[in-house]
Amino acid sequence: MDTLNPASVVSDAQLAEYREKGFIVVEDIFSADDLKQMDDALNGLIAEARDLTEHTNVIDLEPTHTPERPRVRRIKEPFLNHPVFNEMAKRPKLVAALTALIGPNLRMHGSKINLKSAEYGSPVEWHQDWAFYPHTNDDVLAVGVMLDDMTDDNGPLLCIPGSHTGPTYDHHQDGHFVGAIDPESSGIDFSTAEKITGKAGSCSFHHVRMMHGSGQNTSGKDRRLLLFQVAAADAWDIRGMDRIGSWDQFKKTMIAGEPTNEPRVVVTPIRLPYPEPLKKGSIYESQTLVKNKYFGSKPAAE
Ligand SMILES: O=C(O)CCC(=O)C(=O)O
Repeated sequence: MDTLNPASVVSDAQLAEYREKGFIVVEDIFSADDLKQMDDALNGLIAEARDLTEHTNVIDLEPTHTPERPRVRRIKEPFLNHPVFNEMAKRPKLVAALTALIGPNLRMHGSKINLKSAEYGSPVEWHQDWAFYPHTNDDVLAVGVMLDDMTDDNGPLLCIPGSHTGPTYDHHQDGHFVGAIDPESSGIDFSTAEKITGKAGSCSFHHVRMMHGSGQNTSGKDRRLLLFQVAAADAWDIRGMDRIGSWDQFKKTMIAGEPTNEPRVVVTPIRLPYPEPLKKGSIYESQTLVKNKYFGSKPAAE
């Protein structure tokens, strides 16, 4: 694979911004041709929803979905389920950016596409990814590949700057993990939230401990975001080997560099996502039970 100098993709200023705020946007990681390939692949996956009446292992449906009016909310694990998304994760420019941020040995520990369609795309309540999948160290982040322009008004990702160095918040309700915090009791000042915007082909990178969420898409424009969850190879999921499957499976999820069976352990604030959610399947499902919603059905741009 061609390699690029990480500093030619992520500048020193961007690196400093990532360390300070916990997120950055890097433009033009993907070309128009890459976007076209991803578009075609995604449309093929969405077409399968036409015959569905309930979620599958790959396709998560909007609450208003019917087979006559198919509405898909999320594609699960595109990296594992489609060769185009697998290939895109290994693009030299993306690997260079990731190397600058979390080092050269990189493992894809999860992936998804949140479709957030025009007019009805579901919100995602405030949460930290760390509450879902704590690892032995926090050199872990999510890449948001913008498949459409992500704008002020189509339900962009919202991040609370600096929250990646703070506590891990309680994401439980009535004794079970719900995958969202209680916005009122958290004490977080949500007016400090920044909107992550950019042109299609750009990528956002947010730290795994970042407090983030996004509102409903009430605009007339789709906001499809491909999320690659990437970990330094020596960051191991502390929920256990059963999350990974096997050593062969671990190796298959490497996108650059070398795997290791020697986890690097760094002390971080950890809360485990147990007792398990009463509703499982995706963050959307577990968050349906949340009583105190911040976004609910309110528009994103508040
Ligand atoms: O799609 C979004 O706006 C939020 C994505 C997210 O945070 C998630 O799926 O965990």
